[in-house]
Amino acid sequence: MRKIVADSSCNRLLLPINYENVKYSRVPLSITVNETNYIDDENLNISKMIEHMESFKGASCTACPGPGVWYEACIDSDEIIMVSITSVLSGSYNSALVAKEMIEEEFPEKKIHVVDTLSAGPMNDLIVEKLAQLMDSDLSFDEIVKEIESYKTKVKLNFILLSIDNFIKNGRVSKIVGLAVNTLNINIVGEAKEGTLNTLHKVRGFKKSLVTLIEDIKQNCLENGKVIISHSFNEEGALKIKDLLLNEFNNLKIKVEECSGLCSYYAERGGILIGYEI
Ligand code: X90
Repeated sequence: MRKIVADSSCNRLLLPINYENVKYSRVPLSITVNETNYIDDENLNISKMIEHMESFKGASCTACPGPGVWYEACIDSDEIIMVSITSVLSGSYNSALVAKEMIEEEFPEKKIHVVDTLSAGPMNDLIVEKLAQLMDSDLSFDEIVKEIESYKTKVKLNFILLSIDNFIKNGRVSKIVGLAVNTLNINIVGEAKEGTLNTLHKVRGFKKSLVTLIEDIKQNCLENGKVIISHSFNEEGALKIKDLLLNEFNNLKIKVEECSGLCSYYAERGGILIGYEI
């Protein structure tokens, strides 16, 4: 049996279709606000967690799954690919690597690989979708690894963030990147680059941010490729982006979804992430 194990930087709880020969499971990151620990699984009330985070004045933080959690999720299968959030911003990838070593030592016959997506959210969803198709095919394990590592370079993540306070508070981006964003109504329109946030524009107002974002995506996207838009409590904005993109390229295959708990925490209320094929 083949299996995909992703961490909760990937938004999807299930694969898009049921595959007979491919299993999927998701290991949670967690978010701590005050004394409350929120586990980012299917039972998490994301809205409640975000409200708590917004009303609490003190520090909050996140934590990645440890090696044991990855290990447990993998162990029931023979050919396993783990998909982790960018190793530049989180220890999740490292935990997955440790789990891989543990499994290889104990069960040398198992085949196992970890994909460092260098990204998060909808880009990870695209990678998992592609991986499910590859694992369902007749390709060998080594061929699948080669294909998915190549696909990773053919997808991209852009975003609009209304605040990057949580990135700064958690020491995950420098204060310099954060500067000027705390100014009222300035949004960051940017991309994932080398595994971290890259600011492309600082824009006043959400409407202008949308226009700027569409310009960036237009330059890179495959005209008939797949797009996943995920939002943190901003369905209206996400649907607007969908419309604007379809106006440019009417053959795009666009899905809109909600962010996971982890992505909602970092994207913050109103934030939107767009993963797409280039
Ligand atoms: O505690 C941890 O190990 C988790 C730290 C995660 C930090 C990154 C979260 C990214 C969520 C938000 C915006 C998109 C930026 C992507 C840059 C790669 C998604």
